[in-house]
Amino acid sequence: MTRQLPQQDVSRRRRLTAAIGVAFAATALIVSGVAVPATAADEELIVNGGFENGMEGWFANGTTTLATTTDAYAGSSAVISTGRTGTQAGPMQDLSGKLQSGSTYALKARIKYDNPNAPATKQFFVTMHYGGSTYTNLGTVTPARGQWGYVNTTFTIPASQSAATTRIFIETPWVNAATATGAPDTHLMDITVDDVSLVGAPPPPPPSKTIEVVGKLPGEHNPLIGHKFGADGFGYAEDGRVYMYMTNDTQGYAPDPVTGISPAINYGNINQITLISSEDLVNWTDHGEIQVAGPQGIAPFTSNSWAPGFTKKIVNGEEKYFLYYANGGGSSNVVTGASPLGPWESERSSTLINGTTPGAEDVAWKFDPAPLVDKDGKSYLYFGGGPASTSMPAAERYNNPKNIRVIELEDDMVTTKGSAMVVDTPVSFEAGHVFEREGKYYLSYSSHFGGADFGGAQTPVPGYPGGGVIGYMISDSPTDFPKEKYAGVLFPNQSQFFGTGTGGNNHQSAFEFEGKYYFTYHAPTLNKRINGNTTQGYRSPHIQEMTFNADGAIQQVVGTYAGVDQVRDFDPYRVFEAETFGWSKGIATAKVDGGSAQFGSSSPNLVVKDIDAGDWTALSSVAFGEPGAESLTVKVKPLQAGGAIQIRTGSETGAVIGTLPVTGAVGEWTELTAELSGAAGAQDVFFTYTGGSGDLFELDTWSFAEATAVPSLDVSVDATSRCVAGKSVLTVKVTNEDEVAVAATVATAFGSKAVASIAVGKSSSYAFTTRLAATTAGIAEVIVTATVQGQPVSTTVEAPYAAHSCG
Ligand SMILES: [Ca+2]
Ligand SMILES: [Ca+2]
Ligand SMILES: [Ca+2]
Repeated sequence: MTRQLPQQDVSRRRRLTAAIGVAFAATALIVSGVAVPATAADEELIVNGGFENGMEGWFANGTTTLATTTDAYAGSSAVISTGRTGTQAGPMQDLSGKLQSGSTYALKARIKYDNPNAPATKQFFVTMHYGGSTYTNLGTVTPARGQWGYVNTTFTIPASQSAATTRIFIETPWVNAATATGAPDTHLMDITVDDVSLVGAPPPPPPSKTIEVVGKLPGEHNPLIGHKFGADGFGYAEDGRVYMYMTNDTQGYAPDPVTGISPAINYGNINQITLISSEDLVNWTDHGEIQVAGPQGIAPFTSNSWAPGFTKKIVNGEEKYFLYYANGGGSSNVVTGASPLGPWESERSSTLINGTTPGAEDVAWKFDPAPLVDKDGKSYLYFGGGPASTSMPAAERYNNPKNIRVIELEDDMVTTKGSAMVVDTPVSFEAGHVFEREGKYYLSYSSHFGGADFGGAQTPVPGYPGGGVIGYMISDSPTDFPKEKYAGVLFPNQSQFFGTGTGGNNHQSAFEFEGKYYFTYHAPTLNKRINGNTTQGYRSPHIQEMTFNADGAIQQVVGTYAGVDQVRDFDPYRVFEAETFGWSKGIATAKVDGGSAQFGSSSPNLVVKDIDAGDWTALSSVAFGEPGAESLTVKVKPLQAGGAIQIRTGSETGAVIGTLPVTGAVGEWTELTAELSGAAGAQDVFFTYTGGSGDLFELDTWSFAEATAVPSLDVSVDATSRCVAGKSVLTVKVTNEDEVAVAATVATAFGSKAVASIAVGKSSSYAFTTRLAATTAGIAEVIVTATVQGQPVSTTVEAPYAAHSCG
């Protein structure tokens, strides 16, 4: 039920190199000189191994400065590693995802050193870091000073060694820090490297993660999306749009190609934040993932990205956005955005909340950071969770574990101020969050499940929450939360609403959007639709409306698949991202280079992919209006000939209002337009995809074009009958209510009459003698014409008249 905490960051490795030393070449892992049988599938797996494209693909291992140098073995540049502070310092490349356990690779590299005070010869290693504290020397060479050494060998990754993380780097033989810094010319000399090559078979493409079931059912608004997962959602509203920042549960999702069932979620693999946004809370745009952590992350000194928190503040006159996240259980961090969609940068070079944060010493898990910018401009960060301090009595550990904190933030939002204060949340586990409404501060949090971490079997304080629910407190201050402020259960465990397989702890947020308050939570409802009641912990975002009693108490939130009302109809008359869905089936999304046509060049853009015949995407309640849409334009990349898009209303089998054959060169992005008929009013729109087998095409953007309204003339017509000498006479009166003079022709069953001009505001009457004592009901047809802005305009008006008798 609880989070699985990652391995502690082990104090530096001590590892194979030390054990092997110079006898290294004798180890079984090196098969020097044995030719690797070349197969057609072998390819170069190193990016920019010759450093001819600057430092592309390379980064520093340990503390060293990497720069290109013209002192190259081949081509015009190589890399030089200077300022090395440890023997492991040198150029590194991440090959994760490119290598496989049990496979053999050919490794080559050219290595040189020039330090005149260094020994006459020096050994170097090319080493693999498999993550954690597992290192293996792959190849070695001992060149003479000033001469290029040549590593030329093969190696096999043991079948028992996970190849999930594979980073290759160049180093000198390990000695401890004191020895190294005591003799820097011997151990920490500059190293020049060129022509690094690693040749082998790339791994087969990973099995598809595409979710084939309809995970969000048409008509329902929870979960928010059906094509990927997202947990610990933090809602943030600005300028008519709601953003949801989430733990990227999809990152660890790996459905078996045969069974379709994924292993249970592994939080330790997650280092991205998933971001979606919506103007209406039903149609959500996928903005993809923010790579905050990991070696290629915005903050590479963090390795995980759980449970984001988000806010905005004007800092030194500049609007800045702050994305906080848990770096596993041990610390929390923040990156800074130029907008809610980025781009992102790290203003810090170490974590924001960690073991050195004053007042957080007794907090086991220094995670789940949630910011609050108060009305007075002061800012706070709520964080913490996990096992209660063993220094407290067992009953207190259970009922008042004091595992959540609030700390003030400096104006820069990326530094803490003073000491963290205890938030005395009853039975708390984690997930502290605060919002302010009408001067009251609402602190919500998730409650723990008991057990040894919380003092074992204890008697709950009457009125305190049970396990696995969201409780809350109300205070008049953002920092004053004694236990007496406890206000009740805000949200019961989600399994009460979504049934077997959806239990576990939750993580909530709250936000105001256009006058209403909303509550966000997660539940593995998409996972349940994929696998039935046996879920693997992959969570999906949900939103419910939150309402308040007159005294400020929150009415307990009920979880539903129906979710919230759509806030407004969807505006189709603009270019909008095709990765915007109310509902979808069988598709996936992927980030592509270049900015967004809708959100701007510095915002991420995605495309819809994995589109097979029978897949579809849909928009809820599209505001076509009157006279409606005349055409749809799509930016599409055909992947085969013969595909088509059908545009339907109501459902995936609803009326077809247009068909768009996907023509154009295969593999090239193109814009295509289809005429529409019947796209008026407010309608659910389904784009259904047809064609041969396999991927049909990819989609980038949609835009609808509004039909031009046919101009009409404003006249009113009245048809009445009267008796003249025992016979019925029909009179048709035409009143010109337009702003121009009109001509009129009146046609009835009793003849036609015309008048050349009726002035603005005037009427003209036409009498038709029927010569009948009684007439039946009928319709007089009036055609009025005029010239408006040089163009002829004609409008037909029908005036019904009743049966009439003079008997
Ligand atoms: Ca080169
Ligand atoms: Ca598909
Ligand atoms: Ca797009």
